[in-house]
Amino acid sequence: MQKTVVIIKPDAVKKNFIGKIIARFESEGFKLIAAKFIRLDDEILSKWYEHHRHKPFFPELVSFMTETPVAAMVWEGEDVIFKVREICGPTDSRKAQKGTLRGDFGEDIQRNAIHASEDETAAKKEMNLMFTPEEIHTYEK
Ligand code: 3AN
Repeated sequence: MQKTVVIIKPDAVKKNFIGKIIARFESEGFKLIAAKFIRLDDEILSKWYEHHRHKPFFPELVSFMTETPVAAMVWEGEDVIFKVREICGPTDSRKAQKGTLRGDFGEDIQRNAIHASEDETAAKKEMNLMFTPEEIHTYEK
């Protein structure tokens, strides 16, 4: 079954949106198979956001992502990568429709409430960065 990594970012953690976001994914029928709070740092964020490392907004992104511990999770389900990103909405919360998580809970392009893996390669990389195999449960026999 396909898996994706979701991070509830510091803006949404501060505003107590964790439960609402989890409920939304549960209501879509996805299974939560790993979850924990993690304090990100420069090292892990440089790997996580490798494609943004040399962009001018990177220092600001690191500063934002380290404001609070983040809630990191793995969700499992059919076509979960694409569907979760659809539920999240576009990167810029100001352009995200109401009813999407970024439209409802985010503020702008940076403080956009949630991260979700872009594709299977990213999901694998992000799972390895955030979780040990023992931390990821599966309901399959
Ligand atoms: P997504 O998370 O929708 O895949 P990415 O990978 O382009 O979007 O961006 C990763 C994160 O970097 C975003 N969630 C956002 O917090 C931040 N970010 C992206 N572009 C900008 C920008 N132009 N200015 C500030 N922050 C940005």
